[in-house]
Amino acid sequence: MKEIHTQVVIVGAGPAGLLLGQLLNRDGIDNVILERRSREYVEKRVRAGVIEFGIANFLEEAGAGARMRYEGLVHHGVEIRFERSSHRIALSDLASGKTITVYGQQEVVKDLVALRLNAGAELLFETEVKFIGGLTDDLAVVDAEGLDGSLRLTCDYVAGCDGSFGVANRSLPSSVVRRYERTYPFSWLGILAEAPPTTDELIYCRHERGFALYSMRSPTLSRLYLGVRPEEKLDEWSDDRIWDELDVRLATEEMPEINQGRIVERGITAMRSVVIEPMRFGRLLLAGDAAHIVPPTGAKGMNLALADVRVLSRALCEKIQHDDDALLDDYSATCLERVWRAEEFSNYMTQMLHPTHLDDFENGVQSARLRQAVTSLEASTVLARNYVDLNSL
Ligand code: FAS
Ligand code: PHB
Repeated sequence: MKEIHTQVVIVGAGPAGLLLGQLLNRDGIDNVILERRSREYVEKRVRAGVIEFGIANFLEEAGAGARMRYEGLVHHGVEIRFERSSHRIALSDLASGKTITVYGQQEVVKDLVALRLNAGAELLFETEVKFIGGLTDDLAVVDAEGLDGSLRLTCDYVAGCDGSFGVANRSLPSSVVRRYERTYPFSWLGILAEAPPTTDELIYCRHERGFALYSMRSPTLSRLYLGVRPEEKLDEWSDDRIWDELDVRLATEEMPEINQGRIVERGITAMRSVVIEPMRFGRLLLAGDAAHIVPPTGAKGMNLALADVRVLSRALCEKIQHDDDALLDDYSATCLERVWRAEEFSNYMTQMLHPTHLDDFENGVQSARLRQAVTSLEASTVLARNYVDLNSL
């Protein structure tokens, strides 16, 4: 068994793990990232698309924002559509001039992987962490299986950035863990298509047949979603059925149909909310999806993960370089206050935009909430501020 000692072991090379590695490198803290998938796999995974104002600035400050600033699409508003009428939420006007940047998560991952490899820092792909222990000992222990066989790492701290189904959140003692969970009665069918966007800004749409979202990745790539029943399978949705359904749900007089193109990626994602408390036990810190999941309706998943890393990197630096425990001791409480705010906003957006076929009263309440969101200055201001910069409020 090969043995490595380092100061911080980071489990997972998603946005959270990679950005944490970048920040620790910048602060001169020795760290190793272990990723169970291949580089090709993690760089091709299509997921989030919207970056909040403060998080875009944070990526730039971390030295990972150059291509995002050059290729990312800066948006000043978002549209909410229901009953075939369009209502623009003027994000920048309502949120002190702030904007969102539309830039795919896989592009953020590519940028961070390139930075790490160019810096010659350890990033072990196809290396799966099997065990995390020693959380209250003098050193933590991480056992992994990689291409070259078994690996044992000892370290001062382990950052569990391995997502919802990773090993880190299962390594917290069951006596201390509290898990909160909600599963929504629908999933999202998402496609990436070689079709020039039919709209300049994102469109969130509530239709009696279900939810639809029109997003994009570039002037030639559209990213679209349909709310579907949770039991639906991808092979029940032909290309024609997907485009027809998107047309029906998104149609207005001004935009009766949308541009179509070759679908290059497709998937169905369950809609869940999860919070795991605490986000720290001894030498193990959780960040990102390892600690929480939000339904993507509020475009918070990746932003929440990177906001955790903003707190964690400072806390680890204060502890390792100045032996100051304060930020590390407060890490979990500091993050969870923001995490629950994001859970509330994501739940608000999800409930309001997805009709339920189970409860007409709920539909009435949600429609009233939607009308208030687009007609009340106070309600649309709160929505805009949360959508554009919740993690920095
Ligand atoms: P990630 O899940 O991105 O990364 C965790 C990494 O850890 C993975 O690369 C995994 O391979 C690795 N790993 C797991 N176990 C390991 C082990 N034992 N050893 C080593 N490595 C291990 N958010 C939005 O805002 N908008 C969206 O539209 C959206 N769509 C999504 C679609 C899907 C299918 C999923 C799953 C999530 C989606 N999200 C979306 C949320 C998503 O963007 C996450 O919030 C974001 O990826 C969180 O980043 P990380 O916390 O780094 O976790
Ligand atoms: C995306 O572009 O993938 C996207 C945008 C907004 C969301 C979710 C996903 O709320």
